Amino acid sequence: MNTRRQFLGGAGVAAAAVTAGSVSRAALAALPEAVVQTGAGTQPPLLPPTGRPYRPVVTLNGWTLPWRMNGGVKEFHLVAEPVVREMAPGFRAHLWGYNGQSPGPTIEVVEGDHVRLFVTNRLGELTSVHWHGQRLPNGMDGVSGLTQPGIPPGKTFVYEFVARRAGTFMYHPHADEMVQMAMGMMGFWVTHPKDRHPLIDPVERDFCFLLNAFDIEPGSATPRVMTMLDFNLWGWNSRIFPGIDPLVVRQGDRVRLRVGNLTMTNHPIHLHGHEFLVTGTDGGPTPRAARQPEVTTDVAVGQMRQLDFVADEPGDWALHCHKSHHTMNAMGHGVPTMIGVDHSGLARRIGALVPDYMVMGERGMKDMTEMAMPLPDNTAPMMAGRGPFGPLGMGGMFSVLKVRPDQPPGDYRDPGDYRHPPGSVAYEFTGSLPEPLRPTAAEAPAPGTAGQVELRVRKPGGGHAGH
Ligand SMILES: [Cu+2]
Repeated sequence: MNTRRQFLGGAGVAAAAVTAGSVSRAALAALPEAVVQTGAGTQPPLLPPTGRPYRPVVTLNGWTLPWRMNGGVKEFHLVAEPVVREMAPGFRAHLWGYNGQSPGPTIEVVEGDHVRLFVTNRLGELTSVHWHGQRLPNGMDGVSGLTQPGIPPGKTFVYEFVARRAGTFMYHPHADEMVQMAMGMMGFWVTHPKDRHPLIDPVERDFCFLLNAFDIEPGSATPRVMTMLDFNLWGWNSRIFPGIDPLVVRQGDRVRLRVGNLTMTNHPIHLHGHEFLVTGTDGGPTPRAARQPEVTTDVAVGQMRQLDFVADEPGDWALHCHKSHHTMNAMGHGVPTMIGVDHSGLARRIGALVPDYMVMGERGMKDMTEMAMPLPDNTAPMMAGRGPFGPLGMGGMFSVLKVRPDQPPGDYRDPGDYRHPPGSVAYEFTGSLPEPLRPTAAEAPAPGTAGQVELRVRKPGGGHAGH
């Protein structure tokens, strides 16, 4: 189905591909060069220059690692190292990753490929790489202490195996993994089918991203690595909205989303305007009889999900985690709920002492998207992003699927805001409002009965864990 010509058709976009970032060559001549990416923008798909053809994936705010062929073996070079990752405009985090970025580059191979991966450790401690979901010799599984010694700082280890199963996979350390994953060490892996696969349908656009979580105090840059549940930044590929690029498709495209979860909690991923089928997991393609239409699918910890749909509805469609706290950025966790509290007098009195003091939230917290509140340096606003109708009030795990009838095939450039056909946008009702129907005194429950009880519920303060 996928012919060489189709790939070449998209070559114009890919011409500026991965090499656009600055490229450094490994000093060690025997190793494949370590390609380094310096930016956080989504790179065009890397059309395979050698080996079997396939339709490459697009890594959201990421890139695919180039390889070299060496005697029929596909060779890659990963470098584990400290990186500076721009998580959103104006907010740079000091993370650990691979080849200049967190997450590391996506590795794309073809079912049956003999793969050799050189892993150089430029961290200050041992590391290893586990190839999540792969069938491989036990000694290549990357569990330090169990299947190999950890890779010492400054050393390079070689992993070698055949990519036996087509599908959606990832890689991450299995050495001091609580710290190393909290610091952002992870990457995507896609094994494309060798021929037409009975359970893997061809698609026109194929996007992938990893779910990740960080705990970075406002005003600082390094994640707290001991955090177990109370993370304050929820990311896709170490980016937070509005730093996450849109997913741009042409109307009618068959689209695949591949998602992997390396956080400490589950994420129900929700798509607006379309139904999708879960067509695969890290365990392999889902049997057709087991696929059901969904608009939300939960991606549990350590799981991967592959979602297929036809993008046949034009528009700007939200794609997000359905846990509402995961579509916000860093906030103070001790903020009390102030809805319904009139504290204007209090604000006036505190304002006399603290000139910049602002009280927030008596009508809800949406106001915070409008205010230019002074933030500590290097802090992402809690909710941000502007659309054609105003502020979005979103952060974290949120992006937009942009479906356009005139988007050229293979073109991933942002087409701008959707232009709605006349009369197709929700509008204000301007007639007179009738009085709501309420029960009469005779119908109302008698005083003191259950119907009269008004509960005053107070959210527990302080603790904000478990989300
Ligand atoms: Cu979530």
